[in-house]
Amino acid sequence: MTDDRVIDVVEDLERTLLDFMRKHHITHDEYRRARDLVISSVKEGEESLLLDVFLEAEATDIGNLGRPGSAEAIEGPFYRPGAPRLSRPYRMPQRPDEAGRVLVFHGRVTDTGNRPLAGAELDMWQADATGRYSNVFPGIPEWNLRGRLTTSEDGSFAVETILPPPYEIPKHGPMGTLLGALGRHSYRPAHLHVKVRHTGHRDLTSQLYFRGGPYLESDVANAVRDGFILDLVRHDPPPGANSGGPHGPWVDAHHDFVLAPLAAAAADHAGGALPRPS
Ligand code: MBD
Ligand code: FE
Repeated sequence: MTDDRVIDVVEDLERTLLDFMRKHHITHDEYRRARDLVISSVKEGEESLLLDVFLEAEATDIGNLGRPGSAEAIEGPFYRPGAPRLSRPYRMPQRPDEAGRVLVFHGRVTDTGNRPLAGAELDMWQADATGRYSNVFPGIPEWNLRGRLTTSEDGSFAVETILPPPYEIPKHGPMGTLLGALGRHSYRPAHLHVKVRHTGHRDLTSQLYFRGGPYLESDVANAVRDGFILDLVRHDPPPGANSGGPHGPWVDAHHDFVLAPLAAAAADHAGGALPRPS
């Protein structure tokens, strides 16, 4: 069965790429190297990194045009479905000696009419203090710093975690080599990933950054947008408390999510543009 959208988009992409190859006199050897880069990036565990770094932010910008509620952000390569459901008071799964400054992330989930959404799910994932994700990089407990929590009756949530550092794309993999050849650095600013879900509303993939941190202006994935940057509020421990580790200064950050009604999804090509892999 043919699909008109697939024909339009894929045939234009094909023409555009063939024109591009002629324009730059892409040789057979260069073609083979590009092909090997894509294959090795996936095989060496970088997954969708190549595509997500170069293209995903543009796709979210396009999807955000006319989208009601909070804007979508890039998902990146390292989301894993099935993170543990946490119980209150919420604290992200972590090692007893998890490194990093304590961060309390809190806010509210509402609909576009500013009505609180109780029981909305926040599915969160983030890097640890060494900049690595569990269930991706070896040597980290399964589901570490990944978890799901739900909002209270008033739509509010609060979760204790650690402040992640900037994320550095592995230097020695295929993407690191490419970025080196381009003379670009390979950093993303520190960030939290969150998917927010509630029955009857569009799922929201969000990503939040911290004001004042490095690489906000030069994210290798060019995905930082104004509304995604949180202000960190610093809190000092009570006098006399051990000032190191988890008893040192901690920070909190606030963010509200606004979920769009499901009906709005029909207005665009959501889910309809390309065949989904089964
Ligand atoms: C990440 O953690 C990420 O969020 C993206 C978009 C790309 C690489 C690593
Ligand atoms: Fe990330």
